[in-house]
Amino acid sequence: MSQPGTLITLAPTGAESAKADVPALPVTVEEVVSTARDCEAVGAAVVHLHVRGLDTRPTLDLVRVREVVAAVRESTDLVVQLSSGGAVTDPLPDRVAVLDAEPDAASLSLGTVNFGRDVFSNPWDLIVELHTQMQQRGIVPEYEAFDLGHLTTLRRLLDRHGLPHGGHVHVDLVMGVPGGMPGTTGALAACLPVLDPSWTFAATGVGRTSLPVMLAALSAGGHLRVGMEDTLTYAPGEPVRDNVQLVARAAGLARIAQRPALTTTQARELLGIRSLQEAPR
Ligand code: KMH
Ligand code: ZN
Repeated sequence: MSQPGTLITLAPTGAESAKADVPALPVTVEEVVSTARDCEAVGAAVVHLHVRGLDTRPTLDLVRVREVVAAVRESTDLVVQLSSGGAVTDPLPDRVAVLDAEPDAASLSLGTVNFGRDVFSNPWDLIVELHTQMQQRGIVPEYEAFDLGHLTTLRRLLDRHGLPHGGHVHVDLVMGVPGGMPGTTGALAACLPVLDPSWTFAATGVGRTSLPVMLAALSAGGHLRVGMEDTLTYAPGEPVRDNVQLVARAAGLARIAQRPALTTTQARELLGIRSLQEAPR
């Protein structure tokens, strides 16, 4: 399972923070492209995108989603991974429809979980629908597990519906969501025996669990997801300046672990994603 390098995924914006509360959050097309380009320069290989409308609020409007996908592709070589999780308030059919924007990859959440006071709904039928639609459309999923049981759901999904497009299984452990598994070394260690040796995994620690989860993931041969979707405080009392700060820290720790950041080409090879020449531009 251990990899020679570290895949760093940037999650720059998310759907749950308001621009008014977090002025540094990238929400315009220009802001998203600029942060994507700067983060690629310091080690990001994949960008996990939630799209915002002109009013800065999350949107799944396909015209806007396509515009952001095209703009990021135009300015970077990053693997473009659209969120199919959306916001906690998004209707399930709209979350499937984002696949029409033809990203390289898309997130696929593996189970329903409390999300603070909200519920992030991911019923089995939605999971199967996203998995099979992505197989048919040549989109590579990043499976997202918010709890240990979501990993057994992944096994059941693969047993019943086959491998994803590209044939490789990559799962992101999203830890520290209030309602999901805690962002601790112990929780990450508990996930390890449930992961198949042929899979790769990344981990994301939400909020103050960012650093412990990052260190635990690196020590266990895992990959990393960082960004302002998950983390708004860099250190106690110190707000995150921008996404570059978070990616640079992750890349630095990956170097110390002697598993430096993978390039975008290496990331495509690892994940079974079509090369830049084959991707719709
Ligand atoms: N916004 C969260 C409720 C994903 O992108 O796939 C869910 C989320 C997961 O961010
Ligand atoms: Zn997301």
